[in-house]
Amino acid sequence: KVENSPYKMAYHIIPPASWMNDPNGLIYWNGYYHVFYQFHPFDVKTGWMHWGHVRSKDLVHWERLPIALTPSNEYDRDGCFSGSAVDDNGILTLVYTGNIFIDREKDDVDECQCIATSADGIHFEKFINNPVIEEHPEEGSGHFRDPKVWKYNDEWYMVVGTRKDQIGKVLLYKSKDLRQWDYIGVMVESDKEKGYMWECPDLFELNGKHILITSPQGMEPEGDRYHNLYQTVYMIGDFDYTTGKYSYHTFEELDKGFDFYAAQTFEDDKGRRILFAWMDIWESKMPSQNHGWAGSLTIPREVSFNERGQLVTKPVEELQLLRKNEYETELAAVQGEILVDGLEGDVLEIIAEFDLSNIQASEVGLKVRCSEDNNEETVISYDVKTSKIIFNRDRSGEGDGGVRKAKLDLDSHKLKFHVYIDRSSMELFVNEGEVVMSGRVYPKSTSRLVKVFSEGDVVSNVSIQAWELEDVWK
Ligand code: DQQ
Repeated sequence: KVENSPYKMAYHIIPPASWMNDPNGLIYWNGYYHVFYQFHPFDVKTGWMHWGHVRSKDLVHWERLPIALTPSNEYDRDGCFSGSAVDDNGILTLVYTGNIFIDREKDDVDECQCIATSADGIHFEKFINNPVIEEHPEEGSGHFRDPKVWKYNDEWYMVVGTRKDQIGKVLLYKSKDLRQWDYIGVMVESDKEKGYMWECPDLFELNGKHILITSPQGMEPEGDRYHNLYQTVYMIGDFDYTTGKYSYHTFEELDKGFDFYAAQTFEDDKGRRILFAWMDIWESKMPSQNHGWAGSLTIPREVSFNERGQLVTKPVEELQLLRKNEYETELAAVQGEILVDGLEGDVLEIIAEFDLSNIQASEVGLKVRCSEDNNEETVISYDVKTSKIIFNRDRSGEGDGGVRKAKLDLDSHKLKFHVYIDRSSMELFVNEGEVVMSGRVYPKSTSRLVKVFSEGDVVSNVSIQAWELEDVWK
């Protein structure tokens, strides 16, 4: 039972039981935020994918709704794969991939694009003439999935991920009614280094720029980057509606931690661009499977540009609604390791600020989920000499270990760690989302202590603010 699992999360979207992966169909519709997700009701591993469904009025308190899509037709018999949602004149319309496994072992699939509609936002009916795009074009292959649809100048546009000859591609389609689609062409494709398949593409405009998010498979590690099995990246560039081509000048990982994949965004009624991702990765160890469930989404994050023109992702402000039992302390001087007295927990939000002027320290940071016997700890720190943020989960319990590093260019002497801890996860936002690292961690539920440390020299005036967060699934 998920309820009895020490890894059960308090404020993340998790499945009611069994397996979940990608966020799907993100939309603000008729007064509710709707989040669908890849859901296999009958197993703790991936398999016969359905669309699970939750909704919320405030992005943090979620209500579970019945399964929205079940593989029930020939064209989607082996899975209703990832996709998106739009409001079509008041009708909530899901656009998803129908999956057929031709040969599972050989990863041979036949995929098509389908739609389903709902007037009440709860019960969905598949379109009688599905699939709406039956065949992949010449430039693609049977790996043809994850439609993301948006409206521009009264016409619908769709991007779909595909692969051919070891090249990941994003295909572009256009439609007047969501049912009849014209193929425009390859919008953008990878070069050899950027992956053989691009999953879950998402194109949107932000501050006059076009951002393309996609989840490439098959990228090799390069310095500190691309160390996960698969990555999720963003590109900043321009999309030309007349030629249907996308060009970019920036290509970066969206989250530099361990478990972050298949991110998707949507724009809400306040004009914010909000993102969720699956906070796991294929083939990582998922100890909660022993308790009958696996997978979670990240907390909702707002995507924006900061004053320095960097694309940043920050926790949405509604997360503050979950705060209770505030804790605050100022530490005049920290050298070595100090226990943050009176602060402990496995469901916490922590904001720690370090003043790095005049310090000779080599590394400063926090240790969270520490056990009394010192056997467990999750370390997040800043390496002053190399200017790198480090997330070390080698001693984080029974999940996978590992270390991730990412460059942080400080524009002042201020270092701010904004940390979300939720029983089996840790999400770190550094300096208002300039560097973000997420990872699943599986320490014992008794590992609850928080420490602050400075190696090499004193760091003065460390301020810590923290809250216990509400369990929204109770
Ligand atoms: N997961 C879905 C696919 C998508 C992949 C299937 C990404 O649609 O490409 O569960 O994790």
